[in-house]
Amino acid sequence: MPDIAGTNGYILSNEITKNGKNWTPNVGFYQQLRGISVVSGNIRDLSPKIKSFVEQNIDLCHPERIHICDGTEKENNQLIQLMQQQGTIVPLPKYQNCWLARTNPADTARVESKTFICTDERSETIPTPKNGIKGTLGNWMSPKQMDEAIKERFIGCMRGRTMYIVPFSMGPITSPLSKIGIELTDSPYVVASMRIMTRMGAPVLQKLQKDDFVKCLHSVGAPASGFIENPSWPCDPERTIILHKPQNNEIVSYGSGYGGNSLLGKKCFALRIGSTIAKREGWLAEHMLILGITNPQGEKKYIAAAFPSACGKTNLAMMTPSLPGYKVECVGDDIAWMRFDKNGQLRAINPENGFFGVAPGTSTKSNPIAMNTVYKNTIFTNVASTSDGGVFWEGMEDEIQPGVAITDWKGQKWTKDSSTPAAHPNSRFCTPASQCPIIDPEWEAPEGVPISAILFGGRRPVGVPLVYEARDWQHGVFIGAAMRSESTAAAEHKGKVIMHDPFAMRPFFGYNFGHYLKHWLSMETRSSNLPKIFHVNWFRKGTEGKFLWPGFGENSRVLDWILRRLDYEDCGVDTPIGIIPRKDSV
Ligand code: GTP
Ligand code: SPV
Ligand code: MN
Repeated sequence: MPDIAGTNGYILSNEITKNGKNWTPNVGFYQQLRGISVVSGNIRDLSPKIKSFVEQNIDLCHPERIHICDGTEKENNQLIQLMQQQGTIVPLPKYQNCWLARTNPADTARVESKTFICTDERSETIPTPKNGIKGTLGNWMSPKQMDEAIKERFIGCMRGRTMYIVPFSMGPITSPLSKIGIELTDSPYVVASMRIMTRMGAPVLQKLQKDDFVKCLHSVGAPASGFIENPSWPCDPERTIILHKPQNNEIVSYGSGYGGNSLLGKKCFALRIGSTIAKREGWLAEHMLILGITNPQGEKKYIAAAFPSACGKTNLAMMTPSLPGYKVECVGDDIAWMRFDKNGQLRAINPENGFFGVAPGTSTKSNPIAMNTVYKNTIFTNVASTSDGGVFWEGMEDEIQPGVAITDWKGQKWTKDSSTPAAHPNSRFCTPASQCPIIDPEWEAPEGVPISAILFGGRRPVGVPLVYEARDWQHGVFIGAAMRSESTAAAEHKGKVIMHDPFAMRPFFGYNFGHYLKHWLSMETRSSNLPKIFHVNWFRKGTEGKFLWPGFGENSRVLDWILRRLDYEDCGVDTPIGIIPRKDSV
């Protein structure tokens, strides 16, 4: 049986505790790095560059032990066992290999106000008009401030804890469009989640013998007082900070174990650092789903769509069309890396390997595909649980048996008359993409899938029609730049304010938005076969405050109109905002 040392310390070794017989140590009983025991993995697998990255951060964070992750099922089972012992997760016996994590209630979403891009000059990060108007898109920090922020938080932050070395690939390991990262973290929850969300483990280390990598450092931290209120979910909300230094391909995240704050391959790498690499290399890293759609005539096209956080990407990517004869297949639900191939065709890969999807609102009625994806090998976070060992959230009311009792996301008894929601509004499922029943056959194609149309959209309760088409690329870029949306529970914004969210990237730009716009406009010179651009809005409300459009599967009617426009059907009318559907054409 494994040992538990203190609240966080835990010997994750397998062979060592069984008298060391199967263990062939290099130096003494364990291999050592900077005098710290490597309890799993072999330091000979680390390239000199990785080794020095790890050593530097051992000196900074003072972990108790090192674990080099291989991504195997055996390793995952050990982490699962450890997290159960620490109280981080509980099993959901109604399903197969599913787990529920309850976070510290102060650590439930991305923290945009504490997310910074670090460049020498402020103007590299934030649009800075010459007329003195203060640019407000993005948060900037100087390299000196970043060094100070790290020093204030990271010295000794992993004392008593294991530092996991997590090698991961964004994109299929064999794709020329993929990029590699190493995340150092003291959170087993992050390791288990990264194993679902990315290609993680030994095969990546092999590739890393040659390739460069994005450096990711993460600690859940501990409050300055040293007192951890909730040992099952250590964090330091007061001092949480998410830092990016594009110049060094470097990410440093402290204080939060949640989602985009801690799974550094996702927003920090694939979007913020990714967008800066994409700018340099001439491609696009975007907050977009990718879907394949086949019409009743059997013609298939791929569409990418940028909607802000919690505005419908996962649902559109997995849609069950209400229109007969249509089929949707899913390539990705959150991020697209896109570039023009040598024939001028825009091609996209999904750099992720799993879905970190919003749970509330997901039901057999609204998204049966997601429901069929999540009942095995899934980590749920901050959803409610049922007395028969299952999950529950707002929207699942018709799916629980009578007599089943519900425990809310904070662990309290919950009934339909309770005044608070059962699941946190930003509760999520973290599930392997390969399990999705409609995963596209080409979802891991190394060259990516050809994109015919790009959609922009948001939550616009008033004034924005269901769908309109841009007249040309420049107009499309203008539509992306002018996007606005109602805030959601995916970040810390309070209330439902309508905010600008250009390209659904406001929280995710890795560099000055003005330069980003220039980059988008420059795509026109790369191809004579640009995708058509559309704007959609599923979220318009009537005078009674109810959605006017049924949404979900009915959105296939809008996709049908878009496909017909791609085929140059005369089903649109030009208006001052763009081309809208001719009467009765949807
Ligand atoms: P992130 O993972 O945060 O980037 O979110 P997302 O863009 O993938 O959003 P998601 O598809 O998870 O949807 C968020 C919420 O919007 C869920 O509660 C959905 O049920 C709801 N939703 C999605 N599509 C529609 C729609 O067409 N109409 C309505 N009314 N609600 C929708
Ligand atoms: C989003 O907020 O857009 C998400 C969830 O996809 S998180 O991973 O937390 O960023
Ligand atoms: Mn997202």
